[in-house]
Amino acid sequence: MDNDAVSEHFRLSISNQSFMLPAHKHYVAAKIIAWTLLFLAVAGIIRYGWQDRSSGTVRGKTSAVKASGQDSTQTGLPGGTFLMGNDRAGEKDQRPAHLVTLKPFKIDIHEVTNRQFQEFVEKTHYETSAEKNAWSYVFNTEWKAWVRMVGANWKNPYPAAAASASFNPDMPVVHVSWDDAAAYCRWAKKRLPTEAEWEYAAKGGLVDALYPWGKERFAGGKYQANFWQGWFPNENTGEDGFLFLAPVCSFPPNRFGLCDMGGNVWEWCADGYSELYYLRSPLENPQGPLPEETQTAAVAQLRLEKQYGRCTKEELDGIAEVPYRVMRGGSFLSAENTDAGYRTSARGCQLQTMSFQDVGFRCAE
Ligand SMILES: [Ca+2]
Ligand SMILES: [Ca+2]
Repeated sequence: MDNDAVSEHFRLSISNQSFMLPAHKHYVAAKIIAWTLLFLAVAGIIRYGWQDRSSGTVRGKTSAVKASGQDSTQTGLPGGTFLMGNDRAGEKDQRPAHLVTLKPFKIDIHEVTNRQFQEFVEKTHYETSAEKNAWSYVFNTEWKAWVRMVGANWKNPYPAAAASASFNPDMPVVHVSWDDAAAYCRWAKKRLPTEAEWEYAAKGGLVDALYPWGKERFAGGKYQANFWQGWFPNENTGEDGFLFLAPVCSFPPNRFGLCDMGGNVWEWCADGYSELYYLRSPLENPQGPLPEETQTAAVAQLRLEKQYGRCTKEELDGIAEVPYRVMRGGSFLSAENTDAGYRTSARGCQLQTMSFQDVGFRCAE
């Protein structure tokens, strides 16, 4: 088709008037429109990624693309359908594996750091749960037990280990309860990710991602995350280079460009926790169990015989009705012989008012 022939079909309608463009002007206009369409298509792919809904996977370069705008620490993810849970590995609360469909959302590239949390506290004078309690949980490797460490809080993460005690702004903030994490995200005009969003983000578009970096614990013969090597709790060999916390993004990001989705610190999710949730959870944008279905401290004690991982007995004075909240991703204390929490489908939980030396968070939007 030559230019004249094209021009015959190229009409612009302005105020109900149609007119023909001369051939050369028509050619220029066609080029402008073609470039505009190309730009819009590329912008759309960058923003939302190239999604293959038939397979439930995400392809292409969506991984490391940062969300546009003010917040360079977030990534936009396209959503879509993915397989949540794991029928072949892990505890029974990860079953059944089921397809979940999510709307597009944004999520922080890394765990919230001390630097970020410090800004929040300076601007709001927020007092954390640990500061109000005057204690927080620290794992005592000598006693091989969690102890309430007086004076431990986000500014003093390791009161018992002098060598690691110094405040590092690039470390993930720890000793923050779910309440503290939710308050930070609200202040940042964000929110905590749902458990489904967190798992989708951790799997990075991989169909069978046991770990955020793939199927194998040693991808490329290297440690891909900060967790516990050796037999927990007897020996921490630190083969991954870190005995305790690591500065955020010390290890390669996953395919979505997200750091430390496995290990370093557990991350609070918005959802309440129920070990039976996957039996009846909605298939689209699940938000966690209803309050009456969420496990509380009192329920946890009744089920003590069946408990595992972090769902341990708590002192019930005043906290019997406090709900458990989901936390994900494991920490520097997670080992293969215990919870292996750094697996993408591993579920952890704790009372929403408690704080620990290995639990932090990241926000979503
Ligand atoms: Ca480690
Ligand atoms: Ca983490």
